[in-house]
Amino acid sequence: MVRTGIGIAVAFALILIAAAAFALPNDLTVFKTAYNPKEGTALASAACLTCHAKMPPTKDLNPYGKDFMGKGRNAAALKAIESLDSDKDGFSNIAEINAGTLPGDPASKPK
Ligand SMILES: [Ca+2]
Repeated sequence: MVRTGIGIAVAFALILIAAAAFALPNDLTVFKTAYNPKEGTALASAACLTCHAKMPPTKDLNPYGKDFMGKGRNAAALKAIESLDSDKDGFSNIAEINAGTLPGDPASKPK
């Protein structure tokens, strides 16, 4: 009985640690709700890489992710950084989002 209780407590602790340490899919949900990226585009398939520099996602954010974080990490933050060109490729974040390219990756830009 005691061992079962400890097992449950350990499992619960691991879930909390995992939730805190790894990607927060909520951020991706906020992004998709705001923009609904068109299927088949680089942006639609980017998922975590919309804001993260590499997979699996770590705390290393790409320039767009850093701007998003810096403005409050919510739907208002997405709006606030639309006119920026986070990855400095010559296209604003919103222009890239509308074109389905990655606003945090200078190698991905509208043609
Ligand atoms: Ca850009």
